[in-house]
Amino acid sequence: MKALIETRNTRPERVFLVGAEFKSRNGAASGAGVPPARDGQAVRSTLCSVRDSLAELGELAVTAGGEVVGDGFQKLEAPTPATFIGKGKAEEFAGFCRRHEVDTVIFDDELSPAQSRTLEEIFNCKILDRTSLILDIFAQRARTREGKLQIELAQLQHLLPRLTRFWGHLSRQRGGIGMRGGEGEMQLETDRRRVQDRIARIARELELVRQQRGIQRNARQRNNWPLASIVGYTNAGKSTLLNALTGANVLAEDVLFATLDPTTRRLRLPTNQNVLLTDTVGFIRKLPHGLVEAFKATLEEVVQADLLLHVVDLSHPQVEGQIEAVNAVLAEIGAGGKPTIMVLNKLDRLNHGGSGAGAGGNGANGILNRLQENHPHAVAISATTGEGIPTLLAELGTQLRPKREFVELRVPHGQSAVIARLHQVGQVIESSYRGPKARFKVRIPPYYHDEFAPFIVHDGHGS
Ligand SMILES: Nc1nc2c(ncn2[C@@H]2O[C@H](COP(=O)(O)OP(=O)(O)OP(=O)(O)O)[C@@H](O)[C@H]2O)c(=O)[nH]1
Ligand SMILES: [Mg+2]
Repeated sequence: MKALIETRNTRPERVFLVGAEFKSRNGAASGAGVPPARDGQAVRSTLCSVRDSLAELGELAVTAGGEVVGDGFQKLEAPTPATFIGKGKAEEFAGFCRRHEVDTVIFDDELSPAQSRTLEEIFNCKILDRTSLILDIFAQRARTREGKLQIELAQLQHLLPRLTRFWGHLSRQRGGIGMRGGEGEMQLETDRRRVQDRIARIARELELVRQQRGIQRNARQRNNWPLASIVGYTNAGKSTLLNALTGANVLAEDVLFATLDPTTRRLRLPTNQNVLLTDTVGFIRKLPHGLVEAFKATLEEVVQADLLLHVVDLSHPQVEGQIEAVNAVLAEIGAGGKPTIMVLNKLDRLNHGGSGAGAGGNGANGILNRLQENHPHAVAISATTGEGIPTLLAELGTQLRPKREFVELRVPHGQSAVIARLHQVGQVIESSYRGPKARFKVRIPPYYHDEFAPFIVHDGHGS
């Protein structure tokens, strides 16, 4: 992680932000009650304006160490193939950037490699997109071996087709936003073949780390404690909640993506039930697909959880858009539709007449009422003052009562997808691959039973 340092003695990198609003994207979103689409862009068009999205991009840029010098956006029919926004608009922005000594222009949407190259020529400076920026922040935050490998993999895969003269040039001179990361940074300058080799090596190494993690998880689960995962938009207060509930000592900070690596702690409920609670990486709108892929191992904790605590920042004006964005990512990783407690956090900010006017506009309590109406088991809390925590603990106890059950299955050897899925969502206690069908004794949460029903030979209730 050396590139960070290289900017230390120079001024902060000056960035200019560019957004775009497409009519084609907004057309379908006029009516209220349009079901939220899974696709990140559609979610944005229904629930988040280009201004809001640019504001968030600005926060990301600052988190990455940049200084936002200005921004601009364009409304147009559809993306321009060569330059994303219109060529004339790009030239106008380029003029501004020259006058204000901008080092880096960051687009709010993912650019194709060809678009980046053309834009680099027009702007004559480094061009990044939202995806590269998020990757860069993750590179700064990664602490564990696994986290570092995952982020390096995602970076190499994303940046490989985007290598251009500015990257090589800049990375030799200094680091800066978009240039951080482990060995990948040096490899990027050398030939693609070696980058490909590196990608393959990382993938193999990650596989080992993953197996290791599986072993650790099984050791933890030997007690058969249910698993709950804390999920939510970045900066919602997930780590603060884990700390409040378990006395863990996870870094909680008012920045985006403070947490990258998962932390698990035991929580003993007032009813004496034990539950393993995991805090993990936050989600964001338009989370790059490659990153979700790369973080599959980390997010396995979420996929395997019996219950999700979806933490929401009540005081954020885009709270409903954030909820949709989180649900979209959950669906993408295969954890959609899990039993979920909505945790409406930062209640103290509403009580003190904070800025939580909410997207719908009738004041702080308007948003609280609306969320509670839409999510019947929602619990309003403040992770910092402790208000509402007893109610949350009670709700946890109620939700965890139907625990994972013990079942026996016979699966034909040919059904490898079923066998893989079983290992993914269940806890395999015993397996035997002899005979015409593989046999498994597994604990799986009750809501997965239907999926495996054709293979279940024994339903061990009470065992
Ligand atoms: N006022 C108030 N602030 C809170 C509350 N909960 C968390 N915060 C603050 O919100 C900021 C983000 O909290 P974190 O716990 O780091 O949020 P997170 O969801 O873990 O964020 P990432 O790990 O970055 O995704 C911190 O500055 C917290 O102190 C709350 O109930 N009330
Ligand atoms: Mg956190």
